[in-house]
Amino acid sequence: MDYSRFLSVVSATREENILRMSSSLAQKKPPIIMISGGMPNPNYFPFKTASFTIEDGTTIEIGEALMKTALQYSNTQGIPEFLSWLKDLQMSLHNPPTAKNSPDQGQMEMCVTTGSQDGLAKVFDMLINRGDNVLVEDPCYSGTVSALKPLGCNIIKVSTDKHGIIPEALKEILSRWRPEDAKKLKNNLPKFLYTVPNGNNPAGTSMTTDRKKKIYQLARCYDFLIIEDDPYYFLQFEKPKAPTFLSMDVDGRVIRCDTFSKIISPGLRLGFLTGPKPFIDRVTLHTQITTMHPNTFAQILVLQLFLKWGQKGFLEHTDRVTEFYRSQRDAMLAAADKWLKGLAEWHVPTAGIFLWIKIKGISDTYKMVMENALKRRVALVPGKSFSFDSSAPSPYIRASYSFASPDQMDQALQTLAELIKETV
Ligand code: 09M
Repeated sequence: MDYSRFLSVVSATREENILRMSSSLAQKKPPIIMISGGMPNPNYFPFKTASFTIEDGTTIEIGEALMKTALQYSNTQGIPEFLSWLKDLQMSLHNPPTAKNSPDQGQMEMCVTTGSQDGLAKVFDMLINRGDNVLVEDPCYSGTVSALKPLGCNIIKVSTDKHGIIPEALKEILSRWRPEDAKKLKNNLPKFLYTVPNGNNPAGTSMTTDRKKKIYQLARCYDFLIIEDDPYYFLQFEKPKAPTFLSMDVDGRVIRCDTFSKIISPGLRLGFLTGPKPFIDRVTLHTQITTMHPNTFAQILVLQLFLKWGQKGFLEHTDRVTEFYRSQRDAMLAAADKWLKGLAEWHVPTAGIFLWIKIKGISDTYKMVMENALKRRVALVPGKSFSFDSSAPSPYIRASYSFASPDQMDQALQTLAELIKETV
């Protein structure tokens, strides 16, 4: 693939930062005398050791030497041991065909990010010039709406149903172009398709394997990239987990965003990007001039946990988290059946933490959610937040079953039912 054609002007102009280069050189063995970098002397870091109790009651100890590393600057791409653990994980979960490619032929590469929002924002910065066409699913995750809007790209919305993006709708949109124009850089063919394929935010839906295959074929035909933003991958209620776009990526056209936010902790701000090396290298150049690297301490802490758990223990943990969300989803569905029947419609989420509720007889939920529901002490998200057109009315509401207790969900949906009856 010709990766250079996808780069934005900003990204194509990024250069290696000399200071970051020299500090990564210094970490190579054998150690060299360091009078180059601006690394502070760790002997004067005030924190010396730490002990963390984990869920089974055992502890993770961070001794003095490891603490010095954990509090120091580190590699832009991520701590090597952490990255290598993550690479093994991606290999066993997705076995990306690109793992065997040469580096310039889209070889699978990875970098750690400060949560997936950071990765996404950097991927958008890397790809978008003002006026570029991009394809996004409709409705669309609000963080992506906010990230894309100011970049001045031309958003093309692709319709979805209970199984996510409808391949025929995508095909219809793409029929405006000729596939042979793609590689000739003609007629502004869309650069990428953005999707949240599992437990979609906000729609709660998951894409079927058959649809993914069809969409990947369209991406090959019209030569666009697929941005697979998959924070709810581990929270799939049906087994086995659905094959990912990354697992189908023979060409090296998928950029996958993962995160530990929903399965370990969002406050630690750790995620990871997987994609063709030329792209991951560009994102890394961006990180050199923003955060310099993801938080070292957070990486060391989570790495210690993963070394203790192994991949098996990690996956067992994600299964426990998933079972919790499954019971939360069931409680939310029970409350919806009890209070909202006849007043609203919804699909049963098969992954993730969101129920997307279409209210009958109300063209726009904004006022009801932002004024009336809040007065009654119920917080929901109006459907409008997931649209690129803030003036367009939306009859939808996003409800999350991650945080509230079953009793609270029951109360909240009872209140929502009252509000709907008052408004209609
Ligand atoms: N609401 C998310 N989604 C959200 C949300 C959030 C505070 C986060 C999709 O933590 P990260 O950076 O790994 O996650 C970002 C992200 C990326 N992609 C599809 C997501 O759902 C997180 C945080 C308050 C509200 C929030 O509502 O949906």
